[in-house]
Amino acid sequence: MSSGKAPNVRGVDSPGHRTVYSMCGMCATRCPIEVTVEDGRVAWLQGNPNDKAIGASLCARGAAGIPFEYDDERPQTPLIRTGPRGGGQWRRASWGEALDYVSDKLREVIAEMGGKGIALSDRGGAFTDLTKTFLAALGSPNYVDHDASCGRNAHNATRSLYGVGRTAVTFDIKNAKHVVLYGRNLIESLKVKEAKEFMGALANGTRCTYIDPRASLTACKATRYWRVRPNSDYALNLGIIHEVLKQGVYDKEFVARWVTGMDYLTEAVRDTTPEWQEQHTGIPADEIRAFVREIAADAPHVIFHPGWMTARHKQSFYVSRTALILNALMGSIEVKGGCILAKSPEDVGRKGLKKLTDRAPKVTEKRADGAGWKHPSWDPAAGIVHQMFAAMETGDPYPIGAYIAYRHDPLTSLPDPAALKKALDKLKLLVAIDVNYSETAWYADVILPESTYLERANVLAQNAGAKPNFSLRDQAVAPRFDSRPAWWIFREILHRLDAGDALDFETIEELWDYQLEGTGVTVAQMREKGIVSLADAPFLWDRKEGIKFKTPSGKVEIESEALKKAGLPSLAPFEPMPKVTDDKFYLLFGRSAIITHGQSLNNPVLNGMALENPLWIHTDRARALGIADGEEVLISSNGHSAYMKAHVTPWIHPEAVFMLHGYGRTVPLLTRACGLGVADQRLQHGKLYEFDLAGGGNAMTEAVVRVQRHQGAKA
Ligand SMILES: Nc1nc2c(c(=O)[nH]1)N[C@H]1C(S)=C(S)[C@@H](COP(=O)(O)OP(=O)(O)OC[C@H]3O[C@@H](n4cnc5c(=O)[nH]c(N)nc54)[C@H](O)[C@@H]3O)O[C@H]1N2
Ligand SMILES: Nc1nc2c(c(=O)[nH]1)N[C@H]1C(S)=C(S)[C@@H](COP(=O)(O)OP(=O)(O)OC[C@H]3O[C@@H](n4cnc5c(=O)[nH]c(N)nc54)[C@H](O)[C@@H]3O)O[C@H]1N2
Ligand code: SF4
Ligand SMILES: [Mo]
Repeated sequence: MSSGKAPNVRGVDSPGHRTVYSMCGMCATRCPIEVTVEDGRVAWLQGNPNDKAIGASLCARGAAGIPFEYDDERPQTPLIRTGPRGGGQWRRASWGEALDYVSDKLREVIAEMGGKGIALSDRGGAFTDLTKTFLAALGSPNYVDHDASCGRNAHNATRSLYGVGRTAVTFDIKNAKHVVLYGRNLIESLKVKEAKEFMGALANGTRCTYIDPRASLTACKATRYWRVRPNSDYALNLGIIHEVLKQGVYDKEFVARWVTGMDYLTEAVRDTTPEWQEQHTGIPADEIRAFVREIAADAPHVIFHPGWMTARHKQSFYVSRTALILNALMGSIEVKGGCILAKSPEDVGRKGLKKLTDRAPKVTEKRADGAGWKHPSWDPAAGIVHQMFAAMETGDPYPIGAYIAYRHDPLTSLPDPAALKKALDKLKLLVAIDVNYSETAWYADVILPESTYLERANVLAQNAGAKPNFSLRDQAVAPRFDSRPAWWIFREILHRLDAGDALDFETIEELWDYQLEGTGVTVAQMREKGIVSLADAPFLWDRKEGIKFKTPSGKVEIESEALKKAGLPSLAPFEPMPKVTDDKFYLLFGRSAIITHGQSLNNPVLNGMALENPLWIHTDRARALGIADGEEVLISSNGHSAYMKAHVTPWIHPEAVFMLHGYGRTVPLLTRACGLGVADQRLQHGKLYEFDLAGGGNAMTEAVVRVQRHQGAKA
């Protein structure tokens, strides 16, 4: 994809022509990219070939970074609201004026509630050192990331078993013999590197068992597809573990050395036979037996992916937990073709980036969302965002008066935006820092436009992994509008509040120099390739003695001390969800390969490729309701309703309907996206504060909707 003018020879700088190594920003995967700049314009985007696994590849969304950059339908200056919240009346403001406005309100909140009355949420991941430092300088513990509606159950399950977070477990798909995926739709809900490795592995004979109530494109590529009943994967795993123990095909040496709680596990799966699971999941008992024989032959090169978005219901923590237990039983940890624990720079004998948070005072206040104290099994490092909103609404355990949504759109990404607005309405100040008009920005008091990922630099990122690295997002072109990078915005607010010098850097290079101090890596080296790898080859610990599980026992804890302390079972009894009949269905959702959540539908190119989101419905159920393929149906949930086109198919479980996420935008300034399709989050009525107690994630796939034939449809 190009802006029209053919790029010069890549990798060679000449007058008017530059190559910049950076990171894609079209989704949060942050693939390494090479940007070709000609006469100050982005002429070409491709993967950064210095990262061999990515090569020049980008996905469609990554390639659509150029039309995103040159689209005018985004906030162009700071905006201050002049009418009621959400009313769409704004006045343009200078940065000085907007930052004074924000700082004055924050000062009022601090005077009344203390620093802890300020909350901030962001995307999490590689750049949070900045946002955590900003909040710490203000005396607030209330940093939260987006993950309660993403992978939080898998994250907290991983912590309880391996003592590390979910991103600290990497999957060597390339060398695996068998990959087991629970709704992990690897080739549509994609990360470029992983999707490439997966497709390559399949071509080389890797087997894939894909489990999903509907057949996604990944199901089409898999060796085996199991159409599981919605929200029942935990029963499936208990059945598989029962059979693994019965056939005695687990890795006895690995388990004896590295696993605790086998007696507890044996007891938990005593009666969960393949026949028992069949009545809950619909997957035939004999297939479970055959599957277990197969993975036993493929072990230890077998990966049970603990899921990401898996199925978010009140027991999905245990779906991830049992998948991770299966990895331990297969002995597939710290082995080629298995699960490799991420190494920090220190693990490979290098020094990590110096933290910005070390420059701010330590905050000792308890978190408003209860993570780490009221809910000891939740990681306090990133909290649980819906419980932050609960605190906002109720004032319990203390009031929250100001909230900054930075690179996060909770009115799209959390269920039931009408319920969420009730919490936001309690705020004295709501700020959105975004590159688009998000639903949340439209409801905010102030919109601060961040410069796009091609127009700005970020703090350096440190990525743990089999080969840890430092990576760079560098500025490729000048901002087209009156926008600023986040590090500058947060610095300026701290200045105005006299809140210390934690972010006092004149330039981003000065900030990077601080981060790189003592690492032996320079800014020039970062710029040369965009990524500096800290190990020559994937680093594996010695499986006999060296694996560093960060649990209290140093082993995989099937019976977890931390969960016991939290008063939670390590493996709860399976609780089946009620059967839905007549016109009721569980509402499932997911993504297409060309759309990122709510942020890409207005992209001039992606919008042209996107179809309206249809509603998948099973052939038999559709027939019983008199619904034909392509016909309009009325979908409703407690008063909220919408019309959608039916996609009638046998490739979905009869109790479920499925739709794509990210549609149903309401901001009128997004002329291409506004009004296109239907928003799943608005149909997840009453689910904002329903969550998995152990993991903290929103129980979104428990939402039940009614589907009826549109009265106007032809008989
Ligand atoms: N109903 C339902 N809810 C869901 C999901 C679903 O499928 N259905 N998916 C869930 C999942 S997996 C996730 S991860 C979350 C995602 O939820 P979010 O993290 O909120 O979603 P994104 O669209 O990735 O990004 C949020 C905002 O960041 C802005 N943004 C993008 N780039 C930049 C940038 O460079 N700077 C700044 N300042 N802002 C930027 C975007 O414009 C967007 O408004 O949603 C979850 N919620
Ligand atoms: N193109 C694109 N790629 C992306 C993103 C994007 O927005 N667009 N977002 C990225 C992000 S933030 C994330 S978290 C990942 C998400 O990656 P995935 O977790 O693979 O996410 P989804 O597309 O939400 O797919 C969820 C699948 O789970 C299935 N499902 C629903 N209920 C159940 C159940 O009970 N059991 C099982 N086994 N399956 C069930 C749904 O039918 C659906 O096919 O994708 C990442 N990649
Ligand atoms: S997966 Fe696609 S959109 Fe996401 S960072 Fe990579 S290239 Fe960009
Ligand atoms: Mo996500």
